[in-house]
Amino acid sequence: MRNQEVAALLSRMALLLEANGESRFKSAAYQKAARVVGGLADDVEGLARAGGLRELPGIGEGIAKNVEEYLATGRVEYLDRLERGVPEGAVALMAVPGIGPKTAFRLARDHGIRSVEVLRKELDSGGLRDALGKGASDRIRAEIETLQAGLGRVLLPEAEALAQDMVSYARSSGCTLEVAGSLRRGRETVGDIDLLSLDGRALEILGGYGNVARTLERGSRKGSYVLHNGLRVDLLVAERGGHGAAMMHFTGSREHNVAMRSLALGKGLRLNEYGLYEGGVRVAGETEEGVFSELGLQYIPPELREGRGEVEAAKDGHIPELVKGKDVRGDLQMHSRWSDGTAEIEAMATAAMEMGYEYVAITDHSFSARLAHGLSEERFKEQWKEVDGLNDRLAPFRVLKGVEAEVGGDGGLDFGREFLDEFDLVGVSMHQGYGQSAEKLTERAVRALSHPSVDYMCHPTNRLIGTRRGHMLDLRRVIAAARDSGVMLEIDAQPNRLDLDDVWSRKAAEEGVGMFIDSDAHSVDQLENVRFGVLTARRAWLEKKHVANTRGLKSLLRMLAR
Ligand code: DGT
Ligand code: CA
Ligand code: CA
Ligand code: ZN
Repeated sequence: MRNQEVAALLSRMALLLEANGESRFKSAAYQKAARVVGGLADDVEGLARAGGLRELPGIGEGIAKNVEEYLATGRVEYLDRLERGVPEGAVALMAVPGIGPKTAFRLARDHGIRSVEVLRKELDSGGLRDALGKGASDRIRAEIETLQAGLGRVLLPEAEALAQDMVSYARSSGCTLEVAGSLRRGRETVGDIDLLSLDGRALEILGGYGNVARTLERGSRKGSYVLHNGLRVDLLVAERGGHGAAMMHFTGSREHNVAMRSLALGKGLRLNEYGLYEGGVRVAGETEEGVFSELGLQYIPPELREGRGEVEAAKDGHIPELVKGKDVRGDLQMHSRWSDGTAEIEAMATAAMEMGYEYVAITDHSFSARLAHGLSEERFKEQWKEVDGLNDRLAPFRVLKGVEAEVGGDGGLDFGREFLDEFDLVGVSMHQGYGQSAEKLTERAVRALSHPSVDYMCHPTNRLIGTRRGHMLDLRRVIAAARDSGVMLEIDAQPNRLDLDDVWSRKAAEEGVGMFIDSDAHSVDQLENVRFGVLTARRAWLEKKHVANTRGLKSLLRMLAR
């Protein structure tokens, strides 16, 4: 689908219209059209072919013509004309609040500033003071800082480490901070860190923390700070008696809060960040549990608070008993020095034993994963001797003989069926084929999943969060294929993978597909990553029964034998 591409085109045209001094209405119309196309469930190309563009809200004749021209030729004559009217780099500068077309033109044309990054460097070193005036250059500098703080989302483990450090720092001054926001909900990336305290001194204490580069604002109940890496931190001070309500508000998500507030209204109550009120009287707010129970709801774990039906479920008593870290009894994807891991099998296995596991699978790559030093049949047979020796020594702990088998261009696997069946378990992966169409990729996946030797699919989309979007698979078909052939899908727990993600893992489980949560560790340290996969599973509403590696060894082997 080219929807996102067309949306980006339209929003670029909106900016260029503004830069060219066209009316605000026209620019706003393009911006709205960009949002409409970006949020479309149907393929914009198909829609254009069927002549349906003009029926979309906000898409009139002019915009529709531009989109059709773009889809047919890859270019828009009108866009080219708009580009010619604007000095190079000026549009990029207009992303900074407070830089309008005039200032952007001047900076780009007269001072050769072509990007926000360069502008920031110039301002940091005291340049452009004369051109902009001191007040304006300070203001713009602050805006850039906020903008950059807002743009880059960081991966969960990084945000977690930064937050933990602040919590410890504050504690050393006798002040308690609690984590709220997306970090508490266990989202895979975090836009900013939200912290709650009951102690007003926290506002000042955090301002003096070494990793805080700047205090953006500090009131009597709220503060905002920017860390040296550009990440923003919001601090909220709760009042006595309103701790739980503040925590609930600040944990979010926004969508969840909206659902909670409207439920409260339906009962003639008012819920806000200070408490739950009946008339002017606070009837709950000290604890989250108190607020939920006063509203007649089960407790909703933070991971479920995304506005995805959890409030309804809590009303009906249907909040699931979510899977926990300690439910996981073994780890079924990891690599050793035989392929691209850094540790010996024995080191991985003994570390896993210390974590309390009953089994692991060593799943080195098959030979066509050349960059990852994939193994041939002969090399696997040698590896199995090492595994057999280890199993003699480590029993009852068990090292399973696994493989991460590469899916070929046509959906075939590296080894014949007979050899594959000698493994204890076979995972398939699609590391290749980025250029392929969604259809072709999906066919490959479906074919691999219907292979009789295959037990599970590793990191199904092969995305890398923030770096690579992942295969444009038709995951509905992949899930259906997995269900039909009794194959499991994996939540790869590497924090920059988390693949399948929460939304699709939930769909898979609802369709009756079994899930694995695996570390995909390439070193001993990385075995601990499983907990990020568990968080994703919880966000996917998964219970222990949905996750196959919560089974004991015997039960797992029985299941694999089927
Ligand atoms: P993030 O930072 O983008 O990863 O996601 P959040 O969920 O941490 O969002 P953030 O930091 O903007 O706000 C933290 C929580 O505060 C959010 O989940 C819900 C609550 N909140 C903030 N602004 C609003 C608002 O305008 N309306 C409502 N209902 N809640 C809000
Ligand atoms: Ca946040
Ligand atoms: Ca925030
Ligand atoms: Zn892999």
